Amino acid sequence: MRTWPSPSIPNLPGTGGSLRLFDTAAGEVRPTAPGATAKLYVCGITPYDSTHLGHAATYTAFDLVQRVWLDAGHEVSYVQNITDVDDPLLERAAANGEDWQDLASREIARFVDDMTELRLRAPDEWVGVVESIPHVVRAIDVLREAGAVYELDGDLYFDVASDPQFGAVANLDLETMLELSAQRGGDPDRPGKRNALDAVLWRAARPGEPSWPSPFGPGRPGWHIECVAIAIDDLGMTFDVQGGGRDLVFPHHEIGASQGQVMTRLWPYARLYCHAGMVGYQGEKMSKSQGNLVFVSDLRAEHDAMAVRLALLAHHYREDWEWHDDELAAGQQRLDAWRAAVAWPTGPPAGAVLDEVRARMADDLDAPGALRVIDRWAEEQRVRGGDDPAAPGLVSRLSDALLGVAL
Ligand code: 5CA
Ligand code: ZN
Repeated sequence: MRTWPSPSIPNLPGTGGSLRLFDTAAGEVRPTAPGATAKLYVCGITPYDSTHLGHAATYTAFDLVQRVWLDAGHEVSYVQNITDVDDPLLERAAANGEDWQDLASREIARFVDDMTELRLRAPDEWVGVVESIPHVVRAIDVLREAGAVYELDGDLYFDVASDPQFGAVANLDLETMLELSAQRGGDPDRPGKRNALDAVLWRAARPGEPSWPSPFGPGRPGWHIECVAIAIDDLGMTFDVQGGGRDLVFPHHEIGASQGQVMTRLWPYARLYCHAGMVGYQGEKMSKSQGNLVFVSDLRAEHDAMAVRLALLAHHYREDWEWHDDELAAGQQRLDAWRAAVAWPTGPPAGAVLDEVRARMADDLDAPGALRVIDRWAEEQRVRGGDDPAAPGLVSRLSDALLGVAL
């Protein structure tokens, strides 16, 4: 898929420290320890209700991950999928009375504009499921050879018991796993499965549904295997960070990890599993089914996209938080204050600002802390000013490079 243009990222003096992130599997903050090229897979949109603020917050978090890595001197290889065929998309298209491909194209175009305006780095590979079906078929074949696949009325299932490490990402009890599986695309109650948590790899063609030919008969990929096939293809085992919103911890990332581990006989699938909190609105998680969406495209029609970005950055990525309509005004106010402060020819020295923002961001992406550091410099500039001619330019560049906020 053609991506959007990546924002240019200014170079900063010196190098930043190495990034530590909260690892869902370990339950604690751990160092990321990438090689020369840091490898990141972030689960992409299902293009039927994008881009709401929840999506934007999650992608902003993983944009920050990349900015810290780049500042520490790594190259970044960033892969994202697009779930451009799946039940929710087909159901929405049917409800709208439109072609599912038209719906997907429209939502993808909107997402591209939103990502561009919010200055999010574009993936190096942005891969739709439809275009990756040959890879999915190969991945299922490998799983079959490993004895991890069985058939049920024409559908192919992944046997979670084939991976001894199954459960090590989310660390949940069986009851919770069954509940989440039912809520998030699984079918734990379907009779005939070996294990209620087993997940569909290949869904045989149903009347009225799109399907593609395969050695297992016509059908379409299951959800988890699409991400595994794309990630292993483009990043290889083992990559540095698997990212997404917290709603993907189970079953998506748990089963994905197992599928990858069985396919390659390697462990772990990802070195670190990083999850962003859920953004809510009016008391519920923001989602199509709740009908409480705030679209980035609506906000940026009336406001500077950098104010939207600042409003998102004011919340720590791991927090579950609720959007309030006054957050945008606060973002705009901060943007105005920062822009006014860097517009002067001189200012208070900013070397310590760079060090502190770097330290805040490397420490599990403490963006709210980083904002406060720049706030203090801008306030000092407003109240007392300063005579360092390099300072306004440095603050402007570090805001752009580390936070993605162009002043
Ligand atoms: N296509 C799958 C992933 S393979 C999917 O979950 N698509 S999505 O469109 O539903 O979500 C896209 C990304 O936004 C995922 O990382 C998801 O975890 C995240 N996300 C969805 N809703 C929210 C929300 N309310 N708050 C924060 N992040 C969210
Ligand atoms: Zn995914």
